[in-house]
Amino acid sequence: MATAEQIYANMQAAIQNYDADAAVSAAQEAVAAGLDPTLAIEKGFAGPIREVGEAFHRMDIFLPQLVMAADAMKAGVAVLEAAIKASGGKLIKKGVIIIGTVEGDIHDIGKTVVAAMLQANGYEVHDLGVEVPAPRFIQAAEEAHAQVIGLSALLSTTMLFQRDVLELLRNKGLGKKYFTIVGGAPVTQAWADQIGASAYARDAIEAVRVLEEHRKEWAK
Ligand code: B1M
Repeated sequence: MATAEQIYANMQAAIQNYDADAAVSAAQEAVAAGLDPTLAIEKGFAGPIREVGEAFHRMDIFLPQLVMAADAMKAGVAVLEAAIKASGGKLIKKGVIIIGTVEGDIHDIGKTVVAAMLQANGYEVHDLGVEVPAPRFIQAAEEAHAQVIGLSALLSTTMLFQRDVLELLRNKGLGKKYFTIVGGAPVTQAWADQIGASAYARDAIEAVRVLEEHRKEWAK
């Protein structure tokens, strides 16, 4: 049986080689070895995908290569996502969460990981997908009787749409009704404070922790 370090190395190589089949095999190896799936995403896939992003930014590689790396990661994450969800078993429903990537933004990997972690921790999660317009978040929250709205943004330009959702909530008199949590690579605590979000989370584990910590504020 391969060690955890060998499995992480296989996962890293799969992204570096833009190889979706290898990413799936390595993710399956991680599950079979009983590795923590969230940690495996972070140690195996997240580092290399960020490096690929940096290489793209420096123009060392081109968009098709970035897309191939992302596709490889998505294929591997799908295997681990299933394992994260399964690890939750049949928990009592702690709360209802609407989550999505904001308007104009097609990045869905991080949001999917956050959604899977929340689901594994007993929350009913409604994942609206990507490029979600502000009114859609609110409509879905009202329909599902949600307590929490989660907004993911990966671009410094689309972060602004997180603010739009919060402003729309306030304009509709719903500003205090929902606990709002924002995240994504360019997002910071300072930005969350500036736009009046209830909370910021740096990653999926922190999203779960933040909701637990603020339970009294949203579980009314
Ligand atoms: Co894009 N991209 N991309 N991209 N991409 C970034 C974000 C970028 C930093 C790369 C770079 O240039 N260095 C850059 C943004 C620059 C900026 O605005 N600051 C960028 C760009 C420019 C673009 C395009 C504009 C490129 C182009 O077309 N010229 C384009 C955007 C199109 C659009 O959206 N309209 C684009 C496209 C793509 C791909 C399609 C190729 C692909 C996405 C595939 C997909 O998602 N299906 C892609 C990828 C893969 C990346 C990078 C390399 C990796 C993102 C990722 O999946 N990370 C990224 C570089 C980077 O982030 N350093 C980049 C792994 C994932 C697990 O982490 O998403 O950060 P992350 O999620 C984390 C946390 O952020 C947090 O928890 C997650 C788990 O730990 N989190 C939350 C996320 N959401 C949260 C919500 C929460 C709480 C926590 O509460 C609700």
